[in-house]
Amino acid sequence: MPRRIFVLTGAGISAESGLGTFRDKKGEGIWAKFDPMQLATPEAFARDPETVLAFYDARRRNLLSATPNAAHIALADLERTLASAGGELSLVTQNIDDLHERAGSRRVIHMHGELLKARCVACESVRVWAGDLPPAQRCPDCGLGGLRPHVVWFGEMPFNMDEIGRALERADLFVAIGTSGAVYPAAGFAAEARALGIPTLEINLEAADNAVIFDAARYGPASVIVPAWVEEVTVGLGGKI
Ligand code: BJW
Repeated sequence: MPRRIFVLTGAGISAESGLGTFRDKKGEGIWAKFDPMQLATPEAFARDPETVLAFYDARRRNLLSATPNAAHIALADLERTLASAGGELSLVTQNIDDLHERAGSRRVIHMHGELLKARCVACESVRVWAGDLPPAQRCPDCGLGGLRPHVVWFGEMPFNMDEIGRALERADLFVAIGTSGAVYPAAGFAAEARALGIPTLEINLEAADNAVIFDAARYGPASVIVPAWVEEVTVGLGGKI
């Protein structure tokens, strides 16, 4: 049974909780309806903060009415099971939602930030922010800067990269769940794991762009596949990944 498991989650794990994905093969993802260059870049925010903030306000409201699904809950169970067996789960998410935390996961590494936090563009202080973010809102800490969503846009450096690198190096299994393998650096983690000799598993509704990198794949809805896989790991059924 693997004891130090690195799990990378993407939008697909939250799809069944009612949060949209960005890309899919049917062309129904968020980026098929909206241009990411107009909504998810620092340049777009500088040019048109009202439009960018309104996009994130709508997504924040949607998140507040969503609930974790069976896949989030299974990963929270896995964290507890591995910890009690002397192992660890490194749960790295590209998602800006808080559904892993609400499902009971204790340690979640958010590499693309958190929708329920806002950051000052001047002093960079970060605070919990669950309501809308008005363009005129000044930073309560310094009073100078405006506030932006505490998320990572294209062209910005993802958060916690050193911690993620260390977690990957000590893992004995790498699992990607519900991510298209289209956005770097996260899309490169599977190849890095393979280069380190770590077995790799993809769990997805359909094959990701980087599917050839993985040693094994299980296709289907995360709410079904993830609990079944966690159950197998937990009881150590034949050591299958
Ligand atoms: C289901 C399911 C179900 C559905 N069950 N599954 C080459 C190397 C390095 C960088 C680049 C490069 N080329 C270009 C770049 C730059 C760029 C990039 O990657 N661009 C690509 C588009 C080409 N990357 C960046 O700019 C990043 N920064 C950066 O690179 O800094 C420099 C650096 C270099 C090297 C090392 C370190 C740093 C920043 C990227 C920021 C991404 N930001 C967003 C928005 C966040 C805020 C917000 O949410 O609005 O992050 S974009 C969006 O994509 C979001 C996601 O986290 C991210 C990934 O998407 P994800 O999670 O994979 O979702 P989808 O929708 O793509 O896929 C869903 C999957 O779920 C599908 O596969 C479905 O099949 C599946 N699914 N239902 C199971 N029920």
